[in-house]
Order: sequence, then C-alpha cells, then structure tokens
Amino acid sequence: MAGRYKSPLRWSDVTPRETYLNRRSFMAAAGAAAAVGGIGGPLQAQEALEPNTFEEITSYNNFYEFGTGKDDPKRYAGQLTTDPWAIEVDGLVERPGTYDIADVIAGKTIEERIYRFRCVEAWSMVIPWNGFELADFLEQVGVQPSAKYVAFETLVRPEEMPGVRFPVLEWPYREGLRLDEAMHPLTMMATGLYGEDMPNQNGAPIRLVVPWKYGFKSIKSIVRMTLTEDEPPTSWNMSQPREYGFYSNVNPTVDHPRWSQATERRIGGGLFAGREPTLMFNGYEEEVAGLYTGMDLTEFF
Ligand SMILES: Nc1nc2c(c(=O)[nH]1)N[C@H]1C(S)=C(S)[C@@H](COP(=O)(O)O)O[C@H]1N2
Ligand SMILES: [Mo]
Repeated sequence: MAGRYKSPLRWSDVTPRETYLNRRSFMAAAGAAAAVGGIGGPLQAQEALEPNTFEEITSYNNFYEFGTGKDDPKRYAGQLTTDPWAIEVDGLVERPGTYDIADVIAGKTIEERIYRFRCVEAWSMVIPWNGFELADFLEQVGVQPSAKYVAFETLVRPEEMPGVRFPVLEWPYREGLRLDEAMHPLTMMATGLYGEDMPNQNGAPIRLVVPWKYGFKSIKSIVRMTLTEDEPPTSWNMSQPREYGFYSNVNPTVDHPRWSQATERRIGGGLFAGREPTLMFNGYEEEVAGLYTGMDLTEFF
C-alpha cells in the first residue's frame, strides 16, 4: 500500500505552527468565555478538534471481521491483502463495473479533513482523515435518477479475517446511506489518515466516513456499492433493530436502550479530564440538520 498516492495536504499544512503553539492560550480564553455563557456550539465544536495520536487511532478499533476486542484489529488486520483492490459498483448506475481502487484514487484530489468520530458505545476520537468526497465517486459511476440509496459491503475473506468464523454479525458487514446523505460534502471515502495510507485496522484500503453518524455507519474495507430504490438492509440494524436504526445520527437526547448518549469518553483524555458532552449531529448540526427537516428524530433513529 505504501506510496499508492501522495497526499497534497499534511497535518503541518493545516495547522500553522503559530496557531498550534497558541492553542493553550486559545483554550484558556475559550474556557473563560464558556464559563460566563459567552460561547455557543461552534466555538465549543472548534475547540474539540485536537486530533488523537496516530497510536490511539490505530490501536483502539472496532473491526469485527478481525475479532470483537478493541486490540484485535491491530493484532490481526496486518494479514489482510489490500493490493490489488477493487470496488464492484452495481444497481441503478450508468456505468456499473469493477473499479480498481488505484485508478479511482488517481483521478481524485486527496484532501485532509479533521473530523470528530463518535462510536455508538460512547467513546470518541478526533481523526485527520485523507480522502475524497463520496459525491465525486458517485459522479464518476453515474447515479440513475431512480436511485434513492447507496448500499455498501465489506470484504469477507475467512483466510485473512479470523472474526468472520463467528456469527457475531451476518457477514458481509453491510451499511447504507440515503442518496442525499451520500452526496453531502461532509461524506468521505477515506484512503488514509495522518497523510499515511489507511492502516489495515482502520479499514484499508478505502472506507466510508460519515462524521455526523455513529461510527458503525462508517463501513471499512469496501468491496461493493449498490445504488438502490429501497432502503438497504444494514448489519447492526438487522442484528438489533431496536438498538441500531438505519439513520443513527449522533443525538445526545436519544439514549441507547442500554446506556445514555448524552456524554462521551474521548480516547486519550481530551480537553475535559473525563466525559464530555455529546453534540447534536456530533457537532455538524449546522451542515446536516436540513437533511432531516420534518423527520421525527426520535422515531427515525
Ligand atoms: N467492516 C466493518 N466496518 C466497521 C466496523 C466493523 O466491525 N466492520 N465497525 C464499525 C464501528 S462500530 C466503528 S466505531 C468504526 C471504528 O472505526 P475505527 O476503528 O477506524 O475508529 O468502524 C465501523 N466500521
Ligand atoms: Mo462503533
């Protein structure tokens, strides 16, 4: 995988050294303002964007194809062959077929995006992803007018994935988005992090990132995408329909049946030494709330 693409943006490019060095005083000021009720969501959201370390992001993972322990993906995903890799695109598209991932990436502008990432289990990280907008790939394959959803599937390769011997989920791992969610500019196909090719445990060589939804929607190691007219079945919803909805937008006011979603534990400690408040749509409310106008967010969870 090494050297498959060069990321034009590095962490050092997006965080001017001066800003970085001044962060502490900025945080202190933000904290003081917050104490007198002087700031709202955006500044709070902004202040949280101190990325987790590469080590944290790559050693505490959910990737059940390699086991259900948080350290299983790091331990076992190294054996996954990720080159060559292709995505099968079918369903309601103009140009169905097998898309070699190296060719897909070569035609895209790879950007760095620093996003909050919130697992439904109530832990979170901040991750500097590299990748391109899913909309760019959908444009490449040509979406037919009748398509309303995109379904995604992960590879199933028992020789390299020890976890798929156990029926924890029905394999392949499946996810899906409504077409307007898939076309939203925040929705990414991620091909790396911290300017490196995607580590296997994080979903090499290509995975979805939908920052306003619970982490399980961000399906890893994608081998198939299908454009459909009907809402596609999704793994966690199939397994526990009362606990995991199709939408699964981050919402601090709707608790999981077995735990609260009001707060989260930032891996590595974060800025608040302890749990911090979970933000509506994971802090992306301004950008995405319009997608759900008129929907009862407690019913469509
Ligand atoms: N194929 C596949 N994709 C997956 C998962 C999985 O088990 N298999 N776990 C999901 C869950 S629950 C989370 S929280 C994120 C974790 O991503 P990370 O390990 O890169 O932080 O991946 C999601 N994508
Ligand atoms: Mo998760």
